[in-house]
Parts: sequence; structure tokens; C-alpha cells
Amino acid sequence: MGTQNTSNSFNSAIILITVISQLCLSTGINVWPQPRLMSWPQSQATLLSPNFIITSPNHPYLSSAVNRYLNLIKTEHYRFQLTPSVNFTTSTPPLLTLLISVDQLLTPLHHGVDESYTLTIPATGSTANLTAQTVWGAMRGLETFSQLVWGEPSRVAVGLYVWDSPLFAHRGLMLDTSRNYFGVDDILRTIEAMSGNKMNVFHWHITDSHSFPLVIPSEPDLATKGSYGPDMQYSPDDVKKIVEFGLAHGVRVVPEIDSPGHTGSWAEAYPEIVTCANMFWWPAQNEWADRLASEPGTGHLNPLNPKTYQVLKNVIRDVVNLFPEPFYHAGADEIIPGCWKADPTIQSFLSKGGTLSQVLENFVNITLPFIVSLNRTVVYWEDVLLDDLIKVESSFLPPEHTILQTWNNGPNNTKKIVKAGYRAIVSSSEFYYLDCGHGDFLGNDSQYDQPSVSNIGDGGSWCGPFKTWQTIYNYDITYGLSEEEAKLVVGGEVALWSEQADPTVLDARLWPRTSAMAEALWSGNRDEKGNKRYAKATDRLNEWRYRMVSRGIGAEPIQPLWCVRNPG
Ligand code: CP6
Repeated sequence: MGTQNTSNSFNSAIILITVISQLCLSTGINVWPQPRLMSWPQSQATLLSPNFIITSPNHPYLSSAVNRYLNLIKTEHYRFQLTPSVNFTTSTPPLLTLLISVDQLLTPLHHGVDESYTLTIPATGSTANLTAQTVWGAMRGLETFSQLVWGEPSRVAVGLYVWDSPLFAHRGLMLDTSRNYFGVDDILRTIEAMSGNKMNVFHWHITDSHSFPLVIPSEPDLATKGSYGPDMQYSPDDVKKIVEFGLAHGVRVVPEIDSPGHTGSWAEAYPEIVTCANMFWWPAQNEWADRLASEPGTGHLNPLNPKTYQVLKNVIRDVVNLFPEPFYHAGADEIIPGCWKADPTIQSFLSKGGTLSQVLENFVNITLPFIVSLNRTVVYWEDVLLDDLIKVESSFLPPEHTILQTWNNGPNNTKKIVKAGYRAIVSSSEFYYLDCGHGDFLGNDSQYDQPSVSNIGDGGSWCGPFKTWQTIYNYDITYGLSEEEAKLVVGGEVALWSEQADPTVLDARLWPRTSAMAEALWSGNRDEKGNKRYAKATDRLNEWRYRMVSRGIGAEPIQPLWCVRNPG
């Protein structure tokens, strides 16, 4: 939240330079996401010296980023589609050095960390300067610099000034690795693409009802019995590799172990702690409330069984040890009344006057303080506050320090969350769910078959309509909020639920649509006049998509090749 406001001393400079930069935007230097402030008055470029170097303070993650970008800059030779108005000159000396300085070398990568940077590439002289408060800001600046280099031999924009800082602190991508398995290399490639888009949170929805792919050292049976197989598990070493790779790219890895719902896979090891795991609603489809997710017996942990907490606390403790990140996502989405009601111990609790809301409350009151005692900030899905199926009888509230991730009912639920005083992460399914587009998994199309099932995220359909990049780009995650309320929106996340996605389609499902959110959350989706800028962003996004492809990301095309061959 500390990154949301531009400091006052900058304001007059910003107004001045914004005026200049408006004139520059059409000159064809394409950075994605667009910096907050970029001035390039002469549209000038020079050669990048073949001996080009980057100097930086010594820091394990920054130094690895420097090496990576140096390699990229020297080998990419990306053919930028610059308009002929660029003044390419060999009379100025080639650019020889990028000098990085960082004020606070020790600041860790946490929520709200300062990611601002300033990049100056003088019109004459051979040294460019990148300054940042933190190494994480320096990484963002390195990315911008890399996008200012193109061609063979390499050219670089000069006479250029950038000041940049994100509008929203939390810019995330959620990947579900339970419905289908993704290899470690797929996850690393995704994190790499995220950092290119200046995104900073990989929300890893690790487990769900379909499979339990994470090896928990103190509960090994969960993965041995609950994963899709020995070759479809994440070992502690795999996790370490992913977490370290994230840090080297300025991307936090936030683990989610979904519970108490979405835990059918836990029953392979511990059938006694899971309710309704063998209750297949498909194709029976009795109660519409049982149809919240396409699952083979959705399975819920039984909050009234002490054994549940023995296992779950072991899981939480090990996950906290594996993931240094201070956020812990505890799930709590889509609790199905019928699933808990199927259990005899819960039935007897209810027959004595207990309520399902109390069952949930019991679960939260035991697990939440435990997670907090391990120094973690807890993130839940919005359901823990807003679910009106389970909470009909009471108004149980999660504590105020929790962060709630909204996924239903667009701006309305965001408003409910922040009005109640909670911080919100926005993943509205109508805008940010990337999985949809292939009809539902039952072989029919519920859009036509079950028009009455309308409270599911996508307006009654499991999947669809497809979210175009423009839909994603144009979404205002603080729509309808007061200024005070908007401050509680820490950012957003696109989500890829993987019922119909696996590594064969991963990159194309994610990119470049995720880039659309990345820019909207970094520098906004409007131009200087306050108009939506998606039409103007099209060519820039198209070009960024080609650059991602050249970096090994299988991003799908948004235009025919003709468009870059015939630039306007
Ligand atoms: N799995 C889990 C899911 C979904 C959610 N949680 C989901 C619900 C509706 C749609 C897409 C995905 N498959 N664990 C909701 C947070 Cl449209």
C-alpha cells in the first residue's frame, strides 16, 4: 500500500514530464507494462557497445538478475518494430555501462516493498544510471532497460528518462497444480514470464480434491497416496528451487493449501478426517449447492474430528518451513453444506442444535491462530466472510488482519470486503479467470442446460465466456469504491484453474492475457485524459508478445503477422 501514492515532491516534475512523454508515446519505444513516467524527447538511439557491462552492488539475487539480463541483452537481438522516426546515430559513443545503485540493500521481498526505480540514459556519454531504493526496484528497472534494446547489432534508446513505481503492491498469478500436474520447469518459466511483466506474486494453489502433489515431510502419505503418481509430486528440493527462482526474479511464492473444502485427495491417506469424499454428485446432481466445483467427491476436512488438526497442523508447519514468504493462503472457499451434512458426527452436532456456521467457526478458531503463531499473514478466499450457504445462521467474522481474495460478483463483493474493513485481493471470475473458454467438463454446456444455476462465478456456466485481453485490461479493480476503501485493495490476481489446462496449453492460456492485468495494475489502464487506453495499447502488447515468444514463452498471437510487417 505504501507504493500506491506518488510522493508530493515529484508532482510538478511529473506534470511537466508527462506532457513531454505524451508526445513521445507514438514514437515507437515499446515498454510493457508502460512506465508511469517516460520521457524521450529526441527519439534518439545509439549502438550498444559489444563490451557493454552492468555494474551493481553485490547481492545474491540482484547479481543473478544482472547476469541474466546481461545475457538476455547480448543474445536476444530482438527486432523491435520501431517507426522510422527514431534518430539512430553513430556519432554518439556506444553505450558501455549501466550503473546500478541501490539505497537499501537488505530490504527483503515482502508485500508492499518499494519497487520504484529511476533510469537515465543520457543522449551523450557512455554510462546509463539505474537507481532504486531496493534490489527489487532495481530488477524492475533492469527489465525496462532490456526492453529498450533491440536489433542486430544491438541498439539502445538514449536521451531517455524513466521514473516508475507500481500503482498496486500485489500483482499476482494463481496456478492450480492439483487438477492437472505442472512440472517444475513449467512453473519456473511462468515465474520468469511474470517478472518480465513486473508481476510479483506467484500464488500456488498446490492442493485440491483431485490430487495432493506436495511432499509433506512429516505426513508423507498425503503425496504418496494422494498425488497422481511418483513423477507428479513436488519434493522439498523442488519447492526450494521454485522459491529461490522466485526471489531471483522479484516474485514471491505464496503457497495455498486449500481447506477445509477441496480436500478429497487427503482421503487417500486419511479417510477418517474427510467428509463426503466418496459422495459422487456427478452425475447424480441432486442439490445445486453441491455443484460448486467439478470434483470427484469434493471432500471436506471434518472440523469436529481432533485427528483433523493433528494432520493439518503438521501440514501447515511443514509448508511454513518450506516457504519463507510471510503470506499463507489457507483457502476456505466453496464449502458445500451437503458434504459436511453427510458425516454422522456433524449430523449429531447439528441435531443437538449446532449450526454449520459453528462448524466452520470451530475450524477457523483452531487453525487461524496456529498459522498466525508461525508469523504468517493469512489469506482466505472471500467465502469465509461472504458465503451465504454455510453462514445462513450466524454472522461469524474472520479477524480483521486477514486478507480476503474475492472471486465472485465483481465489484460488489470487493466493496463488501473493504467496507467490512478487510484488505482485498481481486480475482473476479468475470474478468480474471483464465481457465474458461472450452465449455464445461460434463460434456454439456451448462450455459444452456442449467440457466438457473446462476451464482457460479461465470454467470451460470462452469467455463466461459472467454476473457479477452481487453476485458482483463479494462477492469478497474477499485470500481465503485471510495478513496479510503480503495486503499484496502492491495492488488489483483489472474487465476488459472487447471481442470482444462496442463503444460501443453499453459503459456498460451496465460500469455499475453496476463500481461493485460500486469499493465493495468502497474501503471493503470487509462491515458492522460482519463480515457481507457486499450486501443492504443494493442500494438505495444502485440510487440511485447513477440518479445515474450523470443524469450521462450509460448504466448498466443493477438494479431496477424501482417500487422507488424505493416506498422501504421
Ligand atoms: N476450485 C477451487 C475451483 C474454483 C474455486 N476454488 C472455481 C470456481 C468457479 C469457477 C472456476 C473455478 N475450480 N478450489 C473458486 C475459488 Cl468459474
